[in-house]
Amino acid sequence: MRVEAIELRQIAMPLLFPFETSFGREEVKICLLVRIYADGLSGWGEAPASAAPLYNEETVGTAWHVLESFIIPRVLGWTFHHPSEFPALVKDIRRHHMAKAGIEAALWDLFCQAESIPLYQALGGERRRIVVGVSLGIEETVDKLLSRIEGFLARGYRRIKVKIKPGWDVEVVKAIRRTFGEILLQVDANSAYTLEDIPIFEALDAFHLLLIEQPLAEDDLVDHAKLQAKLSTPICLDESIVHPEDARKAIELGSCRVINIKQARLGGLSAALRTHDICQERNVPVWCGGLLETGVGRAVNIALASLSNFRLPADLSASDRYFQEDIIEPPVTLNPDGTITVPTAPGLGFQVVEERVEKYTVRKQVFRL
Ligand code: OSB
Ligand code: MG
Repeated sequence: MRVEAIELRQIAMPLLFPFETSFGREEVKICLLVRIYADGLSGWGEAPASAAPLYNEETVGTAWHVLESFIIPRVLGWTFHHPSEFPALVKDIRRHHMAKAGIEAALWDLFCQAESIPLYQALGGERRRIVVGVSLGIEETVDKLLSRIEGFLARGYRRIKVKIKPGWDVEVVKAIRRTFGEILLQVDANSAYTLEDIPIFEALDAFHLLLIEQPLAEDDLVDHAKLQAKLSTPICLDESIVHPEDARKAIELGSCRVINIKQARLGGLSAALRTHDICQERNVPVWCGGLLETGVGRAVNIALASLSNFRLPADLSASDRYFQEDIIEPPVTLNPDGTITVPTAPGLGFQVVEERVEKYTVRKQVFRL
């Protein structure tokens, strides 16, 4: 296929309710959408960078800059046979993983449309339904969080993840266990702690959590190994794993027992597949994380989560967990059994609704040959 044009947009979509983590609070979903035109078809991808460099170092501004100045000039006019050829084209461009992931996703969508196959199949996925949970932010009061959890359990979500930070951790988990008993529960610290907080993690260890996500600094596999050695609860790494080789090293060092795969954080689907395989070879389970993606990014994540080593409930919720109105049709819905069905239509498997994308677009540019 030959790339003829690329449309880049920054969009802003109001979230149904604010999402607060140890690093900040989001009320509006801001990201870049990529649309690539080739051979009479077009494919969509999402670069889930945010307004500020708080989850990782990227922002919509850096992603736009790197795409416009360095990546798009190489992709325009480029001929490819398979989307897995893309990483080599940008190998020398350091990092900027979300920017790269947006392009790679659009190439997979194009390729799958041309082949008339669903994305999950092109990726080698097996599962047709994904068991999913919901990720809930920090609230003003514990009672408010408990009522949110109650609502999502009633809808059928099979696992609850709550964000923690110093001062919002052991007491919160204790209250959740007291109210809801032995539900599947996990916590995510987004790097808010240090080894000096070991007593907090020892206290959390008593609550049978599925896992503790990214407790320490994202660049510190050594301290995570020291912490993991003291805990029976598995540590799961998110921010620390930005390259498939990071997964190998973290496993070898004993820094974690579970890995969260976000294809955007890893630089695209090819890197995500490699990470999945590295973990599978070592019998380390993975699960699919999210970045509050729009329907475009979520469709990609759903397809990826159908691979066999995704063994824990995903941070993939229905469209109505995030938005009043998603940009895809049909919206992502939750089955009564707490799963999301993997679509079988070619490509992403959902229709992108152009009028809605247009409505939420705050910046747009088309690049042509
Ligand atoms: O750390 O997993 C995280 C959202 C934004 C930034 C970081 C994270 C998250 C989530 C959301 O937990 C998961 C979802 O998309 O539902
Ligand atoms: Mg996380």
